[in-house]
Amino acid sequence: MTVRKNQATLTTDEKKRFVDAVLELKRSGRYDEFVSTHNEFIMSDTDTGERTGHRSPSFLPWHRRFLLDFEQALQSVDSSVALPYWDWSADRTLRAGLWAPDFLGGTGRSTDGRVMDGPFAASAGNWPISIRVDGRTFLRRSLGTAVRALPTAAEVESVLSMATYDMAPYNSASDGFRNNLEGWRGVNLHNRVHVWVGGHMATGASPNDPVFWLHHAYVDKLWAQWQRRHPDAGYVPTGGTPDVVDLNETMKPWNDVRPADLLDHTKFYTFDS
Ligand SMILES: [Cu+2]
Repeated sequence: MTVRKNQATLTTDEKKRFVDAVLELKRSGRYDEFVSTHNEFIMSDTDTGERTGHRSPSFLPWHRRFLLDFEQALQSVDSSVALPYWDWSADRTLRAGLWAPDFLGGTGRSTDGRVMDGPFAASAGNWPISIRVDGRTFLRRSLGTAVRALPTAAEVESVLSMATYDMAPYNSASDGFRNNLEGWRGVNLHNRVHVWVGGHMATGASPNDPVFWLHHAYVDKLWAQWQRRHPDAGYVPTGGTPDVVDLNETMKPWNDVRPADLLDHTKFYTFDS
């Protein structure tokens, strides 16, 4: 059974195996298919029309399935690898081990945002940006510049305490747990982290930065924590909602999986704590 661990607790060997598996998916071309899929959904999910991956109740199950696909691809390269998660409310500075050269590398240089160290730096030759928003082919970051601070533990707690999963109109204007976690309203958790990292993470092609997976693995863990906190509050809506994925409707692009199939993560993986 896959156990997803806090990135801060990984051994040197676990970090190396994760990085090597990611690089192999990149080399084989499979990695960029994930970037494309994500970008396509970002571009097509709209508040007033069909919405599946983002700004809708299925934000959480959609990304859970997307991460499962990616994790299975990693495991086809190295069966010992699991997705680590980044608790950005705890590891909230540029000195965190996450950004060290033996893991994801650090922030970009000030002139052009180019990441200069670590396995995903353009200079290492293994991380060309192919699915891109402009002509630049190097990974970019600007940690902590567009927004000063990552969410705090108290801010996370304030969102976990929300008792309703989601609310009409089931989009970026909604109140409730999902939209406050996604970040379109309230203290802003998930969206703010994308902005804090900057560079590719602040675009629809955000999976170009491998930290995407660690960020979303933590967002996914917060969903699991919310479920334990509110055992009587389930996924909504449960039927008949235009443009929105109801509990028992299938989700694109897979068309064979429903939110109902993804509510219980223990069918697929557990967390270290
Ligand atoms: Cu996304």
